[in-house]
Amino acid sequence: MVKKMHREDLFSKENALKNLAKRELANGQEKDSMHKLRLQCFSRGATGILGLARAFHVMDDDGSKTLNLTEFKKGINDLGLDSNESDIEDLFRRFDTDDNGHINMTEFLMKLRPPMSASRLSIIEKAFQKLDSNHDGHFSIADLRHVYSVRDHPMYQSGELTEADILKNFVKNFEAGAPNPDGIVTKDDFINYYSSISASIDNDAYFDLVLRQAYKL
Ligand SMILES: [Ca+2]
Ligand SMILES: [Ca+2]
Ligand SMILES: [Ca+2]
Repeated sequence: MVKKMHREDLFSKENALKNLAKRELANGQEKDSMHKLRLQCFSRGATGILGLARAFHVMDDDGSKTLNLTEFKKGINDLGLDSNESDIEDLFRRFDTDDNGHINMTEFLMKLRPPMSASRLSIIEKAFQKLDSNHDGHFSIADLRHVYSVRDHPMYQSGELTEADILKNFVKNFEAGAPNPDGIVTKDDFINYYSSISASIDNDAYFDLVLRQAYKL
């Protein structure tokens, strides 16, 4: 049976990430431009993966759900990264993995989410496999009914929330940064979400423990 991590725990981890990013930005060390952009996004406003998604929406001036080079250049300047023209163009090409001249949200988050060790990715994968109970590559409320018991949830016990409410909220956590929230959590959504939690946990063994406990792995 899966038990949920407490929302407050996650919130404090996301907040910790924001503070870490601020400190690292201020430490005066030379940084790769991708990493600098990551820190800028994390240090502003919304926290975690939501902060990255928000930065994308802010840059997307024409609302096309993609960034062209002009929008990207302006966005980078607005974020206060003092990069020269050719650095920004290099950065744009690093994001545009399918080389079609536009950056979509998936490309943006894939590059910008904090990198994770193989061991962290593997435990995230295990948790995902458990939640995707019909093994079709994503999970929704229908999958969760088989693996997530709401009986211990205090708001279920008090009658404030139904099983459907609790499962819906659970799914929503992972879709906060998704371009089109549809109640379906893909492996990428799941990894994106945990990459921002992961960034505020220094120790691989502790990260492993957090996920094992949260998902009873
Ligand atoms: Ca656009
Ligand atoms: Ca592209
Ligand atoms: Ca599924």
